[in-house]
Formats: sequence, C-alpha cells, structure tokens
Amino acid sequence: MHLIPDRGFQHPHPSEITPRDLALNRRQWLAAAGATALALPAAGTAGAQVARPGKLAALPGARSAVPGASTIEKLTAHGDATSYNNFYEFGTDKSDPARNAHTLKTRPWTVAIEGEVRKPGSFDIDTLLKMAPMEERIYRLRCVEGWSMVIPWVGWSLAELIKRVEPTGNARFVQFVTLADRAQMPGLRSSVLDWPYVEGLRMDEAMHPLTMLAFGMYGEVMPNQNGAPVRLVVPWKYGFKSGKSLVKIRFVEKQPKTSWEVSAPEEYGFYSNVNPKVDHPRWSQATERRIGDGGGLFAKRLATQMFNGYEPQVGQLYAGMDLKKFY
Ligand SMILES: Nc1nc2c(c(=O)[nH]1)N[C@H]1C(S)=C(S)[C@@H](COP(=O)(O)O)O[C@H]1N2
Ligand SMILES: [Mo]
Repeated sequence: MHLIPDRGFQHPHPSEITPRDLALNRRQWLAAAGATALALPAAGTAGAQVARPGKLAALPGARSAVPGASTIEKLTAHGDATSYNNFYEFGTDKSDPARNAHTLKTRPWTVAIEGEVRKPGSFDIDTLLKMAPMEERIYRLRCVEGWSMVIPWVGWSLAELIKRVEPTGNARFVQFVTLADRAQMPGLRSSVLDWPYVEGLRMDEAMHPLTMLAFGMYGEVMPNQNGAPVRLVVPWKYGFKSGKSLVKIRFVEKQPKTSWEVSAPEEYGFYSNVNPKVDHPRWSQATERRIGDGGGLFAKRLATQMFNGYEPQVGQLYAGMDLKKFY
C-alpha cells in the first residue's frame, strides 16, 4: 500500500517542519515527494514512525495499512496533546484533565459488550490489548470548539472487536458508555453533562476501518487525561464523538441518545460530522486553529475540510443525506 495523499488539506510549508518532524515522518515525506512505492518497505511490516517521549510504558504500533489512516501533517507536540484536553469528568478547563486525571485507576479494567450480539460478555483490558496487532495512525482530531491537533494514535480498528462479538441483524447502532466514578472523577460533582458520558455511532460508521479503538499515543500507553486505558477515535467527526475511558459497548436497534445531544440538542446532533458548511448555532465551523502552531490568538486559521479531510474514505456513508438536517 502506498500513502494516499490528503489532497486539498493545507499541508505545512516544508520550512515549518523541524528536522525532528522530518526524521519522524521521513517515509511519509518520501512518499509525498513522489518516491516510488517500490522503494518503500510494505506498510504494516514497518516500525512506528514516531519517537516515544519516554513518560509512560511503551506501546508500539506498526504503520497502518488502512487507506487514509495517516496524514503527512506536522504532529502536535506531545506536551500540547497531553495538557490541552477536554475530559469533563476531570474538570471543564483545558488544563484540568492533566492536573486531575492521576486519580483514574486503569487496572483492573473491563469493557462490557451488551445488547444485540451473539457473543456478549466482558473483556479484560489486557485481553483486549492482545486482540489485534497494534497499529500507529496519525489522525487529525478537530474539536467542535474550533481547534485541532494531529496525533499519532496506537490501536486498531473497532471492527476487529465488533466482528468477534457477532452482532445480530437487529444491531443498527452502537452506544459507547464511559466510566463515571465519583471516587476517581472530581468533575462528576458538576452537572454540566448527564453522567456517564455516552456517545453513539451508526453500525456502518462503527465498522468503518478508520474508526479506531485507541490504547495509546506517541508510542506509549494512553495518558489518563487522553482517555486511558482505552478510548474511541473517529477522525471525521468532531472530537466529542471520541469517548474516553470506555467501559461498555452496547449494540442497539434504535439510535441511542448522546450526552451532548441531551445537554444541547440544537447545537450537537447525533452525526456530528466535521462539516465547514454547517455552522454551530453560536459560531462558524469554516476554520480551525492548529494547537501549538504559535501566535496564540493571532495564529493563522486553517480552512476546515469536509469530514475533517477524510471525505474520500467516508463520504459514501452519507450519500443522499441532507447534512444540514442530520448534523
Ligand atoms: N469521557 C469523555 N470523553 C471525551 C470527552 C469528555 O469530556 N469525556 N471530551 C471529548 C471532546 S469534546 C474532545 S475534543 C476529545 C478530546 O480528546 P483529547 O483531549 O485526547 O485531545 O475527547 C472527547 N472525549
Ligand atoms: Mo471537543
């Protein structure tokens, strides 16, 4: 497989790329520069592209062969990706999760599988970790608030787990339930959201190979503030669809409610696909600020791409749908 270029997305100018970024993404840059695919080792067999920061236990992943799974954009600095977070269970300020999430206990940890499946049950996190080969995928994550990051996640396609639990013909949606434990999560004292934080996907969205169960990032196990020990990452949807610290995955017939929909239905719909043409009622979604690009409030904003730039991979899932109505 050769790297599929992200046509249309604003790549950083080469002068903005540091030597370290070049070293980390060397093979991707070679591919982007037009080097023949033959000159490159087969994807999937190659090692990770990203050096680990050395803060947590290593969790390496081989470069993914899923089409579109890696962008060649400059990575967000590890320090930014782990200190500027949304994880309301640990507080609503961006700096709260990094400060507070040390109280999260990630072992023992189980993920329950319920509902319309032939093989319901409970998976221990250490069993899940070994269920499929770990892959590294460099995804953009765009928050509905108008900022974005580029993060090297480690994990595998959620479809791997779904296939193993054998959904029945009644399984049309998947609900994701995250941990809600007052003893570990000081943010639960606030009623900003209905706890537990719940999210959902249509079955075909959940089965799409880009939809990822992530166990780590930057070559290491997931930092608590980013959703340890396991979270979802759905790169073509606003960040809030990517639930952190998952404890339950439920297969259901009817479209499930999501926490953000319950809290503000006019602002957050079930689909929540990144769409520059559908404004949030209180602000435009046409542009985004890349975290860490420098310049603070005066940083140049990038044009937000349809489906966060993953339209070639996921556009057909929404063919014929009115995306203003199903926002
Ligand atoms: N359980 C839970 N998951 C969550 C959230 C949250 O508050 N609680 N915030 C979401 C939002 S709004 C975003 S933008 C992403 C942020 O992920 P990151 O901090 O790893 O960048 O996590 C999402 N997952
Ligand atoms: Mo977000």
